[in-house]
Amino acid sequence: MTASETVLASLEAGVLRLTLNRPDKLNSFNEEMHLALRAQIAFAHGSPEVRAVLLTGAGRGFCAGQDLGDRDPRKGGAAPDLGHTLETFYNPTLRLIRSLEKPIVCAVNGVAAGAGANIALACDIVLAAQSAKFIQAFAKIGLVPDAGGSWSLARILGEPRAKALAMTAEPLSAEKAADWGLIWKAVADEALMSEAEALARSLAAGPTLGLGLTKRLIQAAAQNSLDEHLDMERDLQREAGRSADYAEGVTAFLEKRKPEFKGK
Ligand code: LHQ
Repeated sequence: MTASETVLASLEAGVLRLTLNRPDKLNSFNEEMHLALRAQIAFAHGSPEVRAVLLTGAGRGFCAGQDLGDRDPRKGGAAPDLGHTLETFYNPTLRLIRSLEKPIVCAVNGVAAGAGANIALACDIVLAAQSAKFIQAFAKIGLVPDAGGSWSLARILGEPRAKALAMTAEPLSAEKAADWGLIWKAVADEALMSEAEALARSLAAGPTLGLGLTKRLIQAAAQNSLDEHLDMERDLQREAGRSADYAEGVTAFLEKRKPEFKGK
């Protein structure tokens, strides 16, 4: 795993806590931070001791998207190939987030702009501080929403709200994001991290094999017909039903005690 100051990482009680850490730049992405975040999520994929991930930002912001100082047009030269930037940096990370069959909680501690907003929206359960804002900042600099934003906004909100957010770049408050179903909850600023941590810990102590299969099912729903989806539920329930966690869950229920899940 790449060690980097740009993404702080700690593993405790099954929760891999990742903190984007370039607070002077509102945690905007440079190459080092891209590679560090990707390495950490890849580590989560391969490590059985990681049973949930908690992603947040250091300082007053969550993430302001790409570091715009990295490609200063005033320096001249050929226009950058931003498609290459997406292919090399953002898209692999987005794919790793969506394909990780373990819950990823995102605690949006402050402004989430551009690709920063859309990385948050790719996570499984998003809590945001009441003072946080989501900004599809791309329109202000002539770009299109990326990091999966045009996909998730259109799917979650529908075209009218997705287009207005993306074309106006108007900040969306955490409360409104929750009202619109874009995130799970807006939380009082001072309670955000304790609530997000408690949620991540309780997920990590849960039947994480089943939670991973649940993530796979819900993400497949939009592409499947009902028939295909019923078949998929059958197959994944068969798999979940063979897990030690299922046997433990039912046994604990019958014995009127708390289950001890192992994620197996
Ligand atoms: C920043 C940034 C930043 C560098 C704040 N970069 N320094 C993909 C493909 C390849 C290339 C292009 O991009 C993409 C995807 C994208 O993400 S495009 C969208 C990029 N992001 C933005 O356009 C957002 C730019 N930032 C802002 O609009 C504001 O900073 C927001 C609204 C996020 C926050 O505003 P304030 O709370 O007023 O903070 P601030 O603007 O004063 O920022 C604080 C510092 O952070 C400041 O530095 P300074 O040295 O003056 O204190 C900013 O320059 C720096 N910063 N975002 N993206």
